[in-house]
Amino acid sequence: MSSDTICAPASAPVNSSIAIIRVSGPESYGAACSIFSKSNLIKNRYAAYGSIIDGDTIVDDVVLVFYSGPASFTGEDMTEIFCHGNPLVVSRILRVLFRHGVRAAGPGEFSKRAFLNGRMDLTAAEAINSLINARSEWEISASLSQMHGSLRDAVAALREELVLLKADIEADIDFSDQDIEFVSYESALVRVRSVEDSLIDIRRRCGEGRRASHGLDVILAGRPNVGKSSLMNLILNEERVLVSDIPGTTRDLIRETLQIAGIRINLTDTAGIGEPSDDVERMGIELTRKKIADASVVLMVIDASSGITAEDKEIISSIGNKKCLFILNKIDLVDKNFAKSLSRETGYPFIPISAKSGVGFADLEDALKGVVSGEFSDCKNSFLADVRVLNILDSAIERMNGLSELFGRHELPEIIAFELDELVAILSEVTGEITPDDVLGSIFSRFCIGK
Ligand SMILES: Nc1nc2c(ncn2[C@@H]2O[C@H](COP(=O)(O)OP(=O)(O)OP(=O)(O)O)[C@@H](O)[C@H]2O)c(=O)[nH]1
Ligand SMILES: [Mg+2]
Repeated sequence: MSSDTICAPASAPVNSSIAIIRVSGPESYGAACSIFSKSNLIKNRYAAYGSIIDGDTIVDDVVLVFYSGPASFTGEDMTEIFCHGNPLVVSRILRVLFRHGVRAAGPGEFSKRAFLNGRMDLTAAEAINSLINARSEWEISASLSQMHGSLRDAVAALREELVLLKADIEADIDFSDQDIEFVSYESALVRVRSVEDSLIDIRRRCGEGRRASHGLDVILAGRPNVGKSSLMNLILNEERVLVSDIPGTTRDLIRETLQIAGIRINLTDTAGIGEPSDDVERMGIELTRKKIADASVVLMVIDASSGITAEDKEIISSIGNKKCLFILNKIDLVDKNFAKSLSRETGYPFIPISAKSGVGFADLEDALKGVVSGEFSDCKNSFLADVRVLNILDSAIERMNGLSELFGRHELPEIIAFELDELVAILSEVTGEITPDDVLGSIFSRFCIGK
């Protein structure tokens, strides 16, 4: 339990209807009583309406809730003050709290206290941070299931199995002078292999989760003036990028994020690939080519009014085997059967569209949804995991490998028991049961102030 009391705004520093200030620590109740006009109304989990006062001055009218520890977010006594949502008002209240012995909280300090007081494990703490920063529906659902223990339970079950196995092996050691066998090497090896398989599966699901959090890198490519930027604006549903009939309008990469089928899409508009008219355009084109190579999906845009040109073909061949959607833009300028006949002629399954009028957009959206579902078919079963967790899992898998070998060559049970102990310790790091201070510091410093 901490000896000092901390406070911070839990809401963003913007003008809004309500802002929230959080206080946690032993002085939460005392400080609240000193600064609140209706201190007699302050009761556990009761919303009290009154004013924050500073001497004779009314600072703001607020609702104040006191939570008696350990039944609070941090596990300590806490107070939450709901004041008017003006950052100046929030600062005034914080200053009054500072004068009553409460200090400003650092980033993630509330969550760190919650973790240290056993209110949640590290996977849940990290999931809260992911929930706050989530940029897609998938990330929100994954954060919520992780807050409720999905990764913790999966890892804990394996840890438990290793603890049981170690107990059986130690029983064998204890009774080695008698002729009782608690666990045969063969059956122990089967159990070890099954834990190893499950660990590999968890690692795979964490990798899948990381990929889904990053989202899909989609890039618009094509010759100058084919309507890439117009399409970008249509997809984003806003006038984000400059559009003009002058070829070479876009010179830099322009990246925006959106959601398709619940997954984050990182969409990049690029400079048209063609004969550059100056050095800046040349640089833009070079950058575009590099970016196409890095992207997962290319939206190859072709201008229907000029059909497929030699330059279009060169760009298509430079895309290689990458996932590509062929978009035939400006169909408002051509015959309605043109897309079909061009698809037949070239073998490219064109999606006809008019970025100008929006015709055909629904088909493009469906095609993108199809790509997303294909790329992230297993994301429902995945976990949110940062590099810390991935590293722990990798080293556990490596160690499990070594353990199987020990069984294979009938190593002494004492050595196997020691190895199992090490593995249990490694897996405990995922939930934070055994985690050095500096690691905790680096995890919670990534949180925002007030969380
Ligand atoms: N008729 C018609 N014109 C379009 C359509 N889409 C884009 N345009 C026009 O085509 C011109 C070029 O559009 P942009 O979106 O700037 O093309 P771009 O591919 O981004 O061009 P660069 O940035 O120069 O590579 C503009 O005048 C647009 O209004 C369309 O579907 N139909
Ligand atoms: Mg452009």
